[in-house]
Amino acid sequence: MKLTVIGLGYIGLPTALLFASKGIKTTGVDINKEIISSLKKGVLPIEEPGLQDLLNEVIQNEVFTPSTEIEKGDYYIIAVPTPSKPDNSCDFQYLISAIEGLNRHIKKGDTIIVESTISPRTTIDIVKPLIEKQGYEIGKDVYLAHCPERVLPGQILYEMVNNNRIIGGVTEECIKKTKELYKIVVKGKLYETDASTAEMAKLMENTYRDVNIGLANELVRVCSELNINALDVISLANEHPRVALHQPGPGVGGHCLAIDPYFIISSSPDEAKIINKAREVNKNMPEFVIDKTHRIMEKLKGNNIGVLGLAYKGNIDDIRESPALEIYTKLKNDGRYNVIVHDPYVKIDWVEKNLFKAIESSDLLLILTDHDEYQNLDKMFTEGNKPIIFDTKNIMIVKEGDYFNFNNIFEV
Ligand code: SAJ
Repeated sequence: MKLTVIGLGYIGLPTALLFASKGIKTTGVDINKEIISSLKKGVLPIEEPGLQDLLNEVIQNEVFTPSTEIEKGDYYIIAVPTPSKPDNSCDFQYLISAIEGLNRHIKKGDTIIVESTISPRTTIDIVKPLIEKQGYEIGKDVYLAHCPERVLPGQILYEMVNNNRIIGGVTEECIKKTKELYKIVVKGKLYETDASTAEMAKLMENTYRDVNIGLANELVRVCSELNINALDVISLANEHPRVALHQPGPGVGGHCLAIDPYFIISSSPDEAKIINKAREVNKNMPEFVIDKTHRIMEKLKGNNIGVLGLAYKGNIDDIRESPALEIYTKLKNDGRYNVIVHDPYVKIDWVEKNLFKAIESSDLLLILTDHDEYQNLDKMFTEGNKPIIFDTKNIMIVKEGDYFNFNNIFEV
């Protein structure tokens, strides 16, 4: 059995290395020449626990070949990016060029699996016709399935092996062929369904989270108008055995929750009303935070703001779609303030690395990311240096003095 994995990003590379480590001759394909030449030298283009050992092992055992060209295989896994277009619909350009590339090599009996996140019906409406153009019948000559990934960066290898997976085959035979491959590495359950159901299930996982965060963020705005403690409302309501309100924040970032719901909205704009509204609420949260920040600053004798956190969530370095980046940029461009930003993980030269320096030069500390480093900020304060705090992630443990979070922000 030979496997070709197309797209060697956060998903494709660990996938390729895992299969290779089970002795399957695997070719990893990427159009980026630098990624391929660094992999050939045994150097990883991404950081992820356990991945370097796996790369060393498969190179030594000669079971993994990095290449810029698609090679003939029996199985093809596609893990290319599917970003959103300016109109928020799914951009298929990399997916289509991957299919066109492998179409030149495909033979009877081959199986093609799309792992990239795609809008509902993409497998049967876009991928299937492209392969059928070659004269093959799906389910008889070649096999096609959507098998979405759901791993969390930082624990990718563990989750790839242990999470349950959805196998969305175009026909029963497609499901069977795909299962034969995945059961080699996956210890979790393999759930069988059709391709469109698999696509929608993946999108709904992230949409569920986005909508629930939207509900929590809306609650913050309502409570702010009515002078009610929003965070107390959430923790008390969550005492009910069937209620699990999410946590509010300065917005929703990352390349999953902030993008996937749009694939549903753009596929069914008249029907996806709640999903659309939740996106709107979450997208407007940075403006709410900025407005409250202006109000705090108006009361202050000083104009120095220290933004704490630039990453889209705690303890990682990823700034894709980060609400913190939007808030920082807007406050800086406002012109009224001196703004510095601290983040222990984000490696950009204008990001301050010394937390004490950020505290020392600020009248207001605006916490936008729940990095562990910010839990005990108060321990770094001195008598003559106690900035006001606006903690949008409710991360600080001691909530004393001039401290605002979404529980008492109505006071400003
Ligand atoms: N957030 C809140 N309130 C919450 C939870 C999260 O404001 O109660 C914010 C975070 O601060 C962040 C954003 O939401 O800005 C997204 O963070 P996240 O941890 O919810 O999700 P991601 O984008 O890092 O990863 C998600 C995961 N999906 C689910 O948990 C359903 C992951 O399992 C998926 O593999 C990943 O998307 C993906 O690739 O689709």
